[in-house]
Amino acid sequence: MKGVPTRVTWTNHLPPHHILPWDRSLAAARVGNAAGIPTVAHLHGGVQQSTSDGHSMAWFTSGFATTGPHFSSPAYEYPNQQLPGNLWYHDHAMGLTRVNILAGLLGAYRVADPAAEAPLGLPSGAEFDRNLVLFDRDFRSDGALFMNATGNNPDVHPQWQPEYFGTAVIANGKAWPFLRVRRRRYRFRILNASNARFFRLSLSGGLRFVHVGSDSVYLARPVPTEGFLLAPSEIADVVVDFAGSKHDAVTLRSDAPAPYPGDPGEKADTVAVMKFVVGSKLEHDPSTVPATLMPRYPKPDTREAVVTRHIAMYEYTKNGTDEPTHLYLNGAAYTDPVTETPREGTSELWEVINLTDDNHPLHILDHEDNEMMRPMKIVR
Ligand SMILES: [Cu+2]
Repeated sequence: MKGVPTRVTWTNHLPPHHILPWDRSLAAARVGNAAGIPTVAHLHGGVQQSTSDGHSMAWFTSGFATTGPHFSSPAYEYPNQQLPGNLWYHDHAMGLTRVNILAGLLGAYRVADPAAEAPLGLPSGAEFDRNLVLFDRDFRSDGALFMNATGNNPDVHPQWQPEYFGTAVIANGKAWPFLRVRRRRYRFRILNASNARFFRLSLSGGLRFVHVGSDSVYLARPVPTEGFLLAPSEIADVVVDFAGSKHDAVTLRSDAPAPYPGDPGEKADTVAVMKFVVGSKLEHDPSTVPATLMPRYPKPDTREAVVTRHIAMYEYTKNGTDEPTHLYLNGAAYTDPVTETPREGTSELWEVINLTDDNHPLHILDHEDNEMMRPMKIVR
């Protein structure tokens, strides 16, 4: 609730050994010879103090037996003093995020502002305003999660694969589920919580989405679309009106190549995400989509930039192979000394140059609680 702080004291109840491959050759959370799985929760899109932001080196193991160098306290405060919108929280432990998120350490989070949102008249209440959390997974024949435990460069990183693509699409914890819906409007806050898979979503039967929000903020005006791209960690807030459906079943599906965008002209197969089973009788629908939604954060004025910085992302490969071993920014590792030191109160223009084969969604974590987070999308 906007203006009402959420206070969480995080505890770690993970088992002593990871259920998925934890590659100890990565620059990562190090527990030495101790048992226990490091974890730390990051609220993505939240504006909070750095001590509550889930720094990747603020991890801790069960019972706080081992803690990372940035760990200070497990008592976090999320002020919720920001515009209403959609966030999510997930594990952020250095070098383990890929396996900890795959194992399920994630969830959806909303900042609600009823005084500002109720007058919009959008579909509301638990039945008509739903979170859809999407990701891809592979499973063993006994139903256990599967992650390949052989690295792409096994003599460098024995178990590390830079990307993960599962064959099953999971929506709210179930593979290819269905939802019974009435013939009326629904609001879906769709999160892509995949490690690497982009979704390009559309609906069968000619139904459209009306976008009302993107990540942690509302749009100024609703935008109707037939389909849209959703990169990992992005959230689309959409309204779908099933009243006009000509069919009693509607499929939400994706046709994004994996990895994205793939080779020029690559046509990916369309895969099902989930199904909506549409009721037969037309319902009274008190909800609406208004012509205007909410004011947004002011747009930055690039003329105010005092510095232009160039940040190049480069993936290093082992000699004679195409397989990456690591990714550096301007040739520097995560553990190297800080090179970019913007001054508080000034504006800068950052040009991020993606020299890798794939798209990489980026966003800036603000650790001083004075500027809003804006996701940046970098296209090669
Ligand atoms: Cu984040």
